[in-house]
Amino acid sequence: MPAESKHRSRGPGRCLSFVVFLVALIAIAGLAVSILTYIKLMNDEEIMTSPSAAVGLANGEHIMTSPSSVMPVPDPRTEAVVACYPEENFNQAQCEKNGCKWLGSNHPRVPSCVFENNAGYVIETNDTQTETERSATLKRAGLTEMYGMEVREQIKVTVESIGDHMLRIYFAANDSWEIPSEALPMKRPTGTSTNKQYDVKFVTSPIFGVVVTRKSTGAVVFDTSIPGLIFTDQFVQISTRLPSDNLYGFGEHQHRRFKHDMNWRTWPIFTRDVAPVDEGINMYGAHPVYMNLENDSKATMVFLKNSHGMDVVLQPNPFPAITYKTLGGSLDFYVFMGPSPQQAVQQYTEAIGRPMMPPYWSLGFHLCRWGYKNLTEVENIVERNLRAGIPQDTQWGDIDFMYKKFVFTVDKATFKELPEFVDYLHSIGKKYIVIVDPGIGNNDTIITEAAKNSPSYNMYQDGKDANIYVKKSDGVQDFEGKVWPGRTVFPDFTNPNCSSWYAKWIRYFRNSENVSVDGLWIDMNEPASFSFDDPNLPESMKCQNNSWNNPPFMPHILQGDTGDLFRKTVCMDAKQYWGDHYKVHSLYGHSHAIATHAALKEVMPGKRPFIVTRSSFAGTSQYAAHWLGDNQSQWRQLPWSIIGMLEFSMFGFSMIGADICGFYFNTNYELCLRWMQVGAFYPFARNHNARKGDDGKFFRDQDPASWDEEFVGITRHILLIRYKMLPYYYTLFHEAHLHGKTVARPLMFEFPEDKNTWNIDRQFLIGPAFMVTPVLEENKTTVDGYFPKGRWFSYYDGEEIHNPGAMNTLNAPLSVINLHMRGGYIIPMQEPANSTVYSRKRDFGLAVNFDESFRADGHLFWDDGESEDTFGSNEYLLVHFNATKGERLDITVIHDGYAEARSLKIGMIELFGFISFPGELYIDGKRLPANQIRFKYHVVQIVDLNIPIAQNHTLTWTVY
Ligand code: MIG
Repeated sequence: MPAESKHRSRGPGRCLSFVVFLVALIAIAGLAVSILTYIKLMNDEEIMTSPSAAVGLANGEHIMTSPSSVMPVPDPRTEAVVACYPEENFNQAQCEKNGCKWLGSNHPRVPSCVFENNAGYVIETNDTQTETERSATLKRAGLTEMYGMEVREQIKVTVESIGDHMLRIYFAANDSWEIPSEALPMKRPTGTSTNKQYDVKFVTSPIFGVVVTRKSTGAVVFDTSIPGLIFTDQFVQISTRLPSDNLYGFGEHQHRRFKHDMNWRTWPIFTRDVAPVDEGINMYGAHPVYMNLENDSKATMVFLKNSHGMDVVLQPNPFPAITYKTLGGSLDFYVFMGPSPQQAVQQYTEAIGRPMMPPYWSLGFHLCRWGYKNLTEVENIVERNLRAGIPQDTQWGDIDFMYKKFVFTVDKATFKELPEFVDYLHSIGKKYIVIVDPGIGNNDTIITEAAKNSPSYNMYQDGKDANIYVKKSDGVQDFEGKVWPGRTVFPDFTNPNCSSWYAKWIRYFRNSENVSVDGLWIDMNEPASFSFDDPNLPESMKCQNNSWNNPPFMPHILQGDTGDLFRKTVCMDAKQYWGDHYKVHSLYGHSHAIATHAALKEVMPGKRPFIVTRSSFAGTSQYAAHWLGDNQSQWRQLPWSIIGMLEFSMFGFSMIGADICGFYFNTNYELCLRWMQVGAFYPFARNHNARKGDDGKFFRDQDPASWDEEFVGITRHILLIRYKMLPYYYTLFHEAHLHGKTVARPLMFEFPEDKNTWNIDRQFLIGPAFMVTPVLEENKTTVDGYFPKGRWFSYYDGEEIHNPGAMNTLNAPLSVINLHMRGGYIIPMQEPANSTVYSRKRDFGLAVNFDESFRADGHLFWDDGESEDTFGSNEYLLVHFNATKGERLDITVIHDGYAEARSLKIGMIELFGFISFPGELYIDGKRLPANQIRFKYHVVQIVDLNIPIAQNHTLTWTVY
């Protein structure tokens, strides 16, 4: 258990006059910097929104490691406004001629030409009004044409209250396309509503709007009474006022800060195979959902259920607002009232579906790389990490093992003995995961060659027979693109027949290629296709010039400036079971995850499927985990990985992490070591590396054992701490799965009332009780961390944070990542081993962290770690730990349904935060001999307990 190495923290404020001087100095410097930044912003506009510049990263480039500064831009508004024809550079006359109002901004991000106050819709008729539902028919007011498209004369609005904390606000034209319910059945909380947290009213003039207030405070949390509501065939727009500018979320993007910069930033949402290089670009997943924190710390989450490509435009104080500009569909908003941030997430995931329960082994350390040249290389790497004592649960195979990149095949030249190797891995308690790409090679010549490697492999033809590929616009021919196997077709995972076809080929991989794979990594499912970069693309494979492929309104998606929505993907007029690709594009990865999940359940009945997906939509976390994609081995990526992790936590993904040590470029010693320290605490901890750079040189190895002994020692130590913590992580995953609690949490989730936490994104919590304060910069031996009011104990030696409620400077030499446990919580742990197969059999330990009133509380959830729905079938152990008033600790079995747990023991209990050391100690009434009690630094350790975890116990003590 803890108490391993010693390090000291020192509180600031030793020398008051020096501090005062420093503060003054910083203030002056800060002002100077602000002015400079401001000037820079004025001159150097749109650095973030020019994706091409951001993507063209040179090898080894370091752009910046510090977060972007948030500087106000000049603001001519007297109200929230919405740009009218934002793409045109209208002058005043043109603006007014088009029926809009001249604002005359002199800043490129602030619109000059905005909607008139009467542009939108007004009530034509009030339709239904019941206890739970109110609807109206709206008719057009103002502007009747937009982007050359006719504005709909009539739309409908329905407001539905769904329980105490949730409501739906739904605008649609009579033919608006909807996400099919099999893609995302919005679940409704059960039980009658007794205490509605909100009031809704309709504003009727000058234009229609829906206004939602929080009953308890009167705060307006959602308000659509801003001009500019528009429904056309391919452009749908709405704006909403925000109660404050404390805004989080929207994805998937690389955000430089967790809390948004509201200064007229535009965030495009449309799934895209693009690496997290910098801000501004739409990435792999689509999550049109945000969290807002009112100034009195109450949270709402708002989800726009719309899968079309869109822009989200933010407006700053004093009129904070959001404008959504989508390529179509309805405006189907779900508002979740919190009031705590954690409750808002719970309400959101209750509606979209709670995250899957991961198998226990997936909580271990994962090792992966693209570019293993052959099996021998993989064997050597596993071996050297094993010898180095690096715990590892899972080895991964990237596209290298496939024959000509055909999914579910093994290259018999370079990876011939993969089946035996996977059996060997299993024999030493490890697992094997392989990558799967959607694209199915359909080039005849290559297929003929492939038959020599894998005689019974005919996945392409089989899918053709089953008629499950995405179709061209004619709805008949299969759509063709280009991915790793050359010319490919794309399975239409929205077709219900697709998953049994997939199951068949997973079975083929296991039974004919003989690889007993344990989980699947589904990549390239935005979906990605390389064909449109090919200047010699045959005419038949090109996208036609029509309004699906080249819509009149184009959101700021990457390469949208060419006017082609289909860059690096499938043509928008392609046909899928759920609808035109234009509408369901951003659901491709989601449908891939659903189908793969169903297939794995078929192939490995009774087992929890483990899937990691690159592309995702709201609700995908029910089926798959997510990693943050192709980051770079650069220092600035390290803090960004925390932001990405926290955002996905908020989107409902409990299993989330970034490629440790960085994917692209050569990593380096210090960066990789610091990253191993942070990554050891990601919910999903995988070290993954790219193959080679543009210069053709392979990137250096970055698995822990590829470095020197010092590196190995530090990494082993930190990974073993992760392994010790796994019972706590697993219990959190269970709570996430069942109740929507988050595993990785921003401080703000636990301490919303402490405003200092609202902007913290360089530290994170695991659950409520474990704080990680990492070093994220080069050449540092200390780190500043914020510790909210309360008690915090160093994981290592129990030393208490001296100055809670403030920044504390902590020692952090290269060998140390600061870890703290929070007073009031009991953390279950377990002796580590080099894989979870072995650690799961070892002794448990409890870290009891007393709060100010000497109380602490915690739980352990335990089961076989791999069977499906052990909670539903009651095959689990649940134990409650509770320490009262510093007098006793009760260990109470709440549910004893997992027989195997009965042989497991608690070996050690540690007490953190005792003021005076206890005198006599009794376990279940029996006095403990002195040799079972140790005082280590600030921790009281009770050792060699050997008491069954699945039985009730009481530890009591006397205090001198
Ligand atoms: O076009 O399979 O994000 O993790 O190593 C690149 C090779 C395809 C992208 C994934 C990355 C993976 C790589 N893949």
